[in-house]
Amino acid sequence: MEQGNKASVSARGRNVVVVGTQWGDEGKGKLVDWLTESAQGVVRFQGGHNAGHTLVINGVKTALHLIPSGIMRPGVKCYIGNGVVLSASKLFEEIEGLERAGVEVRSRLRVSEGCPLILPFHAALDVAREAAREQGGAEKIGTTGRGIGPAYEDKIARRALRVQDLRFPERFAAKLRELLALHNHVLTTYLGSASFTFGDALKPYIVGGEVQFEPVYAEAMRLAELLKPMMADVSRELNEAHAAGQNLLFEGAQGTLLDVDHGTYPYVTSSNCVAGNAAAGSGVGPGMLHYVLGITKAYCTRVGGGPFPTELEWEKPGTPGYHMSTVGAEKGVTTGRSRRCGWFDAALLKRSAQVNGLSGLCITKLDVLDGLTELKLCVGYELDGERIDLLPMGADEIARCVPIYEVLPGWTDSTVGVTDRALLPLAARQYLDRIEAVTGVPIHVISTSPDRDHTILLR
Ligand code: 2SA
Ligand code: MG
Repeated sequence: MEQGNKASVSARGRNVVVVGTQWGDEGKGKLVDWLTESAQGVVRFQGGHNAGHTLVINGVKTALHLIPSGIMRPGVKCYIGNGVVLSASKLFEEIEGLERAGVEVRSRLRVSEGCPLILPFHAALDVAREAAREQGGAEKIGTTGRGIGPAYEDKIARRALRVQDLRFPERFAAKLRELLALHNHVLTTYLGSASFTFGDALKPYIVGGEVQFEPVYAEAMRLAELLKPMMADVSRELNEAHAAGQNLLFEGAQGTLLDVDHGTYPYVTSSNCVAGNAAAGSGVGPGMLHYVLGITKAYCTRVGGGPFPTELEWEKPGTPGYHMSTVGAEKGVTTGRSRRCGWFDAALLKRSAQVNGLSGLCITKLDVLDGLTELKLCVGYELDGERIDLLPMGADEIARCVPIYEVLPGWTDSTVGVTDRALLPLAARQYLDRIEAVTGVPIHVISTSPDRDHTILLR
């Protein structure tokens, strides 16, 4: 692509992948919405309703979990690809919420027949496993409790119920009975000794610690009728849209360091969040992905457990971490949990650039750093007495990394809403230049507030 220009993003047949380069919550939703001005279709390809994408349009805030952020632009088609694990009940909750706000959804949303379903017992297993981990003395993964991991386990084990099974009640019932036999066994024996409580949403499905067939089946069949008009061969539709010259946008959820292969394993989500999965998770060839935009927060956050080399103390007033947490309003959009905060990690970003093949960066939340007198930038680590400049693989190694920092001056002027790089304070420009130099990836976009219009396009 001619380097990150929105006009070239919009050139016919130029498809863009948007991924998070850190631990999620980099601001992907805002950027996908912004880029959608020049796209006709937006595609989710992994994750599920664990995602939380916040959009602010004309001052009105909307949180999306499962539906692609392109839904906020009239006329744009939205696709949920086969790589997404789908909770039909959460999907319809979200559709109804959008409809109440006057957004037309059903005629614009296509859901792959190949999506594995998230059913009530997946959330039950998720909650029970986390409790068992903790009670067994291990650190919790800190999952969102939405059943994401157990649903992907069923997919990989080749026993998942998929969207297409909803068309065939008898087939659905038979597979459901098999699944329940297995999962109830796990819940009552292997996990039976852990003490935990199921959330209110799960209670109608559970009697004596076991998930019941009838309510799960009845609810699935009710939702099947609602879903049928949206069920689609998404792979075919995307290929046809591309052949017709449409621009497609692939919207990643979570972030690279939460990727099941490349992240801080085992403190990861259960899908591939990297750009390459945009192809497998939606049914297009990698040749159809032309440009990869890496969304990168101007500092780092992480929600859930696991190592975080540049983590700061973020609960103590007066500290830079507290500043990031409060000014940045760092709370999970799905669970409301506080996000941990820390300095920008360029060595982590280098890893992210490699595993995604980033074409350019979009720096978000630069304005949150306004008012900090001094900034630190992690350029490498000391690991077991050696200096390295790239984030190592896996949680244990990463946990032993001691960051090496460069110190840069901060700025006091406000950058909120600035729409021209030249009008940013000198220190802010120097900070961005340094990020480019250390990561080796050009910055193509800068976001200076959650608002759609507060976005600087470079080059
Ligand atoms: P899971 O539920 O199995 O995917 O959790 C595994 C890890 O993945 C993390 N994870 C996330 N991290 C950041 N943002 C996410 N979405 C929500 C948001 C999260 C929220 O936008 O704020 O509201 O808490 C997301 N989804 C999953 C999770 O924290 C675990 O570390
Ligand atoms: Mg989020």
